[in-house]
Amino acid sequence: MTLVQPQGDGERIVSWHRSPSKPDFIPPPGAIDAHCHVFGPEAQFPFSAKAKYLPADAGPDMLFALRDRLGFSRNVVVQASCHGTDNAATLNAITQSNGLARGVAVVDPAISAYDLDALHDGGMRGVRFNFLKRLVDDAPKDAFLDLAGRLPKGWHVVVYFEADILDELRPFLASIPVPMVIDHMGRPDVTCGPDGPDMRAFRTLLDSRSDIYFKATCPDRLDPGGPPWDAFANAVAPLVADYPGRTLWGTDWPHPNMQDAIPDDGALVGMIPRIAPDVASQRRLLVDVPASLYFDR
Ligand code: 0GY
Repeated sequence: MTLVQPQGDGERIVSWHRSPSKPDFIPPPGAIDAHCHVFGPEAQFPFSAKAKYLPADAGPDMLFALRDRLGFSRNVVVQASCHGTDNAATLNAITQSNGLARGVAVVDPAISAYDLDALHDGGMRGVRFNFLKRLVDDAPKDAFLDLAGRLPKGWHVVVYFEADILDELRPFLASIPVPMVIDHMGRPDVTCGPDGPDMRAFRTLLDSRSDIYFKATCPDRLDPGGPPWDAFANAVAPLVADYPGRTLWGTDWPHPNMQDAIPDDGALVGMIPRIAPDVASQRRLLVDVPASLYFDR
């Protein structure tokens, strides 16, 4: 079964698997893919002039077909950097989902209270602060902190950074006055195992506050060994076990920027029991935690 319909535009990156396998693992009812994106459709929702990559269309229909194929029920759509601070494509996906999606916005930190409320009404429940220089031109900490202090009630901040800047970011992260979700665990080097320096540094962050959550995501980005991503499973399973109720999971579809070793989304889902081995932890990871952050408020 082919779920994707690349637009055939040679200048646009197709970063997703063309025929993902049907996973053996069956997610629990209500399961939420808590980290995915949409691209366009470009004709309706053009990319930002500042986009660092230009993808082919990967719109809501494709996302929801994948959701159904993987056995998931709901999505959290994170505004991708290629759309800049215009959240129209993400809001469109939320609308098209008929209540089965929520979103995380990327905004100009000077956004008004009125516009934040409009994003809330459109299904957004958080803002993303992206510190990856290859994706964004600037990440203004002071302006981010100001924004974090005036978010709509119940919102949180999603932070994306790489392990080498975690120490530098600690004072900033400590000052954020709302809960936080860390994308891809701050991209640790998983090849050093569960007690490697990056994982230890990340644990220190988690120990510093009880309202920091993390996404146990992206074995394809973090594990250079490739499928079946043994280094990822080995490093991440103890983290999920040691911080119960603080982990989310997502596909990262359509895998922005990935051009080599594009992951099979069915294989990604098949990994879930390796990081959450029992039914109770799977339910926490896939339903309870993401529902509490995105659907119950
Ligand atoms: C991810 C990772 C990446 C890209 C983006 O917004 C984005 O463009 O998030 C990346 O290139 O590492 O989380 O999807």
